[in-house]
Amino acid sequence: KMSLTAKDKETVKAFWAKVAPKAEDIGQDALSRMLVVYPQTKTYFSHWKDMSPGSAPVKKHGATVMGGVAEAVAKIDDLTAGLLSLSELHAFTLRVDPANFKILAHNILVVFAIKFPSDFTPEVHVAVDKFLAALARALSEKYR
Ligand code: HNI
Repeated sequence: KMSLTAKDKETVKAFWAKVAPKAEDIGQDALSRMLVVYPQTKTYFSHWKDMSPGSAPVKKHGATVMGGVAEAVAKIDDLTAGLLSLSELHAFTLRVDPANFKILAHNILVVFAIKFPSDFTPEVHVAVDKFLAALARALSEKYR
């Protein structure tokens, strides 16, 4: 199991501190991109009035998801415990296939790279990739 080093954690926290003021934009862009590029993910949001890029529900849920990412950064030392109730919600109530967590993580990475090209160095890229993979694993925990 790939784990985050102390240095990775510091890198993630520093990068997050920098991008957090733009969290709503990041969430909206990542979610918009996921729904377009991986249209199978749309099945979970069929109750929304509008799933098109930048729509009101996409904006609102993008902010919600990034709130979850912010919580994960705060709980980076124990993601499994920190995200327990969020994992239960996605597993038992929402029944989201955990393969989709990796898909969203990928889209978040793409948006970081586009929006913060100079801050998103290879060192930041690897640390944030590991963090998002750990986040996806923690969210998948309750599916076992
Ligand atoms: Ni997710 C609701 C966080 C990935 C489908 N999701 C939430 C909520 C948070 C959240 C926070 C609100 C919880 C509450 O109401 O108490 N989701 C996250 C995070 C990730 C993630 C941090 C990964 C980075 N969710 C996904 C993925 C899908 C998904 C990949 C499906 C493709 N989530 C949902 C759905 C809801 C949801 C569906 C309910 C939304 C609604 O509007 O009904």
